[in-house]
Amino acid sequence: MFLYDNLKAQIPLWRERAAKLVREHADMVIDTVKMSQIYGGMRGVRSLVTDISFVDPAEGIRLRGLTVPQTIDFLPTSDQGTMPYVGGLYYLLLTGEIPSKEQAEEIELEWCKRSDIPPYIFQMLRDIPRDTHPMVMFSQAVLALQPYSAFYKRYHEGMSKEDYWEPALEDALDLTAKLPGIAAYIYNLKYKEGQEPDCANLDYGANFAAMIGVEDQIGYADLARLYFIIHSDHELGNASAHTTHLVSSTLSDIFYAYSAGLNALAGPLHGLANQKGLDWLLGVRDKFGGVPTRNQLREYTWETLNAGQVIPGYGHAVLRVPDPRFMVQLRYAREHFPEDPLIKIAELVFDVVPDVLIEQGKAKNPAPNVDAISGALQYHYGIEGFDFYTVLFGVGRALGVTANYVWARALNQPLERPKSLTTPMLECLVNDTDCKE
Ligand code: CMX
Repeated sequence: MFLYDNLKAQIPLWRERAAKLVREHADMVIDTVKMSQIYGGMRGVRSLVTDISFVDPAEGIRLRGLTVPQTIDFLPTSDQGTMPYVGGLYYLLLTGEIPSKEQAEEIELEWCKRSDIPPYIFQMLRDIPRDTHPMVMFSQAVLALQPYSAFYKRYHEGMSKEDYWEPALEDALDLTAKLPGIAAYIYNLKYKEGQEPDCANLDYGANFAAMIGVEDQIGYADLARLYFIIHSDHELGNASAHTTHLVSSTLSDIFYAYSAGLNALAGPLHGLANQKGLDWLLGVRDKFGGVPTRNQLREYTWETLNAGQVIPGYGHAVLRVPDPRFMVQLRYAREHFPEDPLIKIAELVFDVVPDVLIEQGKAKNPAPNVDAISGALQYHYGIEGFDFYTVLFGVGRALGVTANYVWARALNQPLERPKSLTTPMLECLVNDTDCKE
């Protein structure tokens, strides 16, 4: 398999690069931590390492060095649409190399072979009360796959550290192969009946479109590919990626770890903001009976802020410009359905809300993030159960966090364990007195 051979050849070189840095520069100071950062959610503290992606505050995400538009342009395009194969993106994330079409299709094929979902997962999902949030169902299903973990089995058989990455890769491929089917099953249980999977004939995006039974399957398949690709990775410090990384650093496997990562994604300040974002746009539409005037929208925005709420889809902990993941979705919507009233509202919001946030003077970044418009695109294709949107985010995010997971095991990254202090200790440091732990 191209992927396996590529990783096997690369891993020793990266191990040596990491070991050399530590060997020769163990005491080099990379960053310092301010009081405001300790109390401010550790924003900006440079203390993690990943080669999968990097978020530049002024530019946005680069996936293995590629901007979002480059990623879309350079990856091999699916035979069934105009967007790249998701399998090609996974090859890029795992290896750092742009795949050939054959290499991208090999991942698609590998996913198809591994896509069977054990029947007890479906039974469990059917038994969960139907009004349960889809993210609860999704996270439980991922955890329930754990008995199939190759990493768990090999670890308890007595595997050498050198070999951790191999069953980690097996598990990563298994999990990413099964997620679309699980997500679609949840969607069908809650909202509507789709079709049987057909991965022998349909790629990752098209198969998902078929499984959830959207009407415009060709159009939605392209959106699904785009959606999974742009949601895949956003450095290691975001809550879903970091949770997965932390949990798997105990050498629990990716099923335990990503189930936890999904629980982080389910928060409204993180992945659930796509659901909240659409909710807010629909609130605007319903209040004004369509696209409001600029003044009406300004007032509506102030009402939300004055009620002590955030404007979902705006602001970011790292970014300081409009999120390129927002821009690429906006471009997609303008190209494919510019007359959709919700897209028109989203465009007007993009025009009006940043100025209001600047006027309010709190948000460090008044610009839209990925969640400001993603719901409106899903809604266009008839995905109206919008508590499902974070599940879609979760299918995409798995690609990035599992790639990180494979590399974390390949590089034998240790158990993560930052140090905490007490308030008196910090007060003591401030007063420059004798401080003891
Ligand atoms: N609307 C209103 N107020 C906002 C805001 C927004 N969209 N974004 C930030 N602020 C406020 C913060 O709530 C904070 O207020 P307090 O001082 O009262 O606590 C202040 O501005 C400073 O926040 P910040 O440093 O700019 O932002 P943070 O790094 O703390 O938080 C984020 C980042 C994304 C949680 C925040 O911008 C937010 O809540 N946005 C809305 C929710 C959202 O879109 N989340 C999705 C992010 C992308 C993702 O992970 O999926």
